[in-house]
Amino acid sequence: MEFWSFPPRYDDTYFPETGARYWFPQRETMPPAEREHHILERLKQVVRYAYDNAPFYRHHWDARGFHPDHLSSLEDFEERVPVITKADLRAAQDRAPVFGDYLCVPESEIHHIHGTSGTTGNPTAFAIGRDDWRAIANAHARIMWAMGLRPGDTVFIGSLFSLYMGSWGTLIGSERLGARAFPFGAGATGMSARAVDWMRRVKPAAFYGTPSYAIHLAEVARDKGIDPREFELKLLFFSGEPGASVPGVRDRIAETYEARVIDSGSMAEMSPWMNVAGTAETDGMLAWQDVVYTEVCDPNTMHRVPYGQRGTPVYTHLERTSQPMIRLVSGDLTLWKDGPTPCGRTYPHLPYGIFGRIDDSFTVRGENVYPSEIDAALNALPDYGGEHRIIITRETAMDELVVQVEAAQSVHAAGDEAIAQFRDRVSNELHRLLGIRANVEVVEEKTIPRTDFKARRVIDDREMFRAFAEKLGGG
Ligand code: 8LQ
Repeated sequence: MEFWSFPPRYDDTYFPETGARYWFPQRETMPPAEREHHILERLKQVVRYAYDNAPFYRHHWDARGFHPDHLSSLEDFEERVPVITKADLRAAQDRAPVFGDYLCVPESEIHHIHGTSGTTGNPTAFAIGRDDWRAIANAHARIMWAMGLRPGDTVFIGSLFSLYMGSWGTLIGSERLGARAFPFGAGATGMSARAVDWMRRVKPAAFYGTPSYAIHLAEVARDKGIDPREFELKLLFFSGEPGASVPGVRDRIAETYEARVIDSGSMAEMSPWMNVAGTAETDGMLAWQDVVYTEVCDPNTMHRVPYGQRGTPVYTHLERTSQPMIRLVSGDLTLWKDGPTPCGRTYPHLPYGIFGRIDDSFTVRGENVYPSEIDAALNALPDYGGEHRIIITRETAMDELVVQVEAAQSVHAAGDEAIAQFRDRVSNELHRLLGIRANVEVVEEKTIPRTDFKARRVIDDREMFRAFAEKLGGG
């Protein structure tokens, strides 16, 4: 297998032949059973390394009866190695500031510090070692090659350059690929309008950001009288939130820009986070198992579900030495499949991407709803105005679902009857898809705030109602 060692040692000057489809043909197309054999051997090395270097893992495993000597099959791995959660990582960083007692390299080896935004609770710090930074660049370059990017292509990075690993991971992947990195960023006032001007002038091959931001940028372009197709993008690739594998959203972006839409992204902790990513020919995402070993698990047992079923991704680094993650629970929901893929890679396939976080789903009148299902339905409607908001309230004894949805300007111009018809269409479509009646409010275009990062479309004020009711001495 090409450059397969732990710790990883990549040749930074390596490139596939010019016409090659695969960066590492052997690693990408080998029979899955053979790959699993290599993964098992690697897992043995990784758990031994973590046990020897990280008190965090040693204590976690000792307390739960696992020892690296116990590992002799992938079934052992899922049955005997306990999972870890983001809460465990936060606790470890509180106990052993700043980077937690799962940092396995000397602090002098830390090359970059990144972190979560910390909007809720303490932020988590990511310490990425010098060698790991190179390995991440190599993994991302390989996956971006599979997306169809080639040396010399310009990659426009339209996301915040701060602690967010999305922007940096794309930057170092582009550099290693020999692409032309265009680290434009996002987040400052007036930047979206400038992004439009730059893209029209430079005509990058690819755009990277979040799906919500690509939709917003297209609106900004149109407001300036510019058709987003004038950017002549070959592809847009995304991470950070559901969208690029949600048919209504994906198709809307693909048509708007007349370019291919590719999904990617696991978690910042898992950098190289492109470990789940689609390719030039395969929609959804592949789980690049030789970079990060992904198990889609039953959230109750944390054992793998059979292919064809839904579960939560549990990730294990195979090429990280600084803060290796071993069985980190994502808390997301996905469905995985095996079998042939259009691009010929033999990795497990997540044909519908990642649906979202399990705890982002909500239950209204007994029906379990994922926000991305509503996104899919609304984006597929012809007169959709571009944004919506989902509000779950409890004004009476029952939970109510309110969907505020923008209708295109033409609907408003056509008058009250057209607006009422649009409201009925939205309501019927949501009923057909979700099995519940939503209270639909039609609003004007551009009245709901846009984002240049991950969208927050759900407002759940049921807790507030409950607290209020309790205060009043009620239920
Ligand atoms: N999340 C991230 N990517 C997603 C995708 N493609 N589809 C559905 N949900 C996705 C740095 C990369 O952008 C990855 C990233 O966003 O890392 P974060 O900031 O740690 O956020 C991770 C969470 O974003 C995941 O658990 C998914 O819920 C979502």
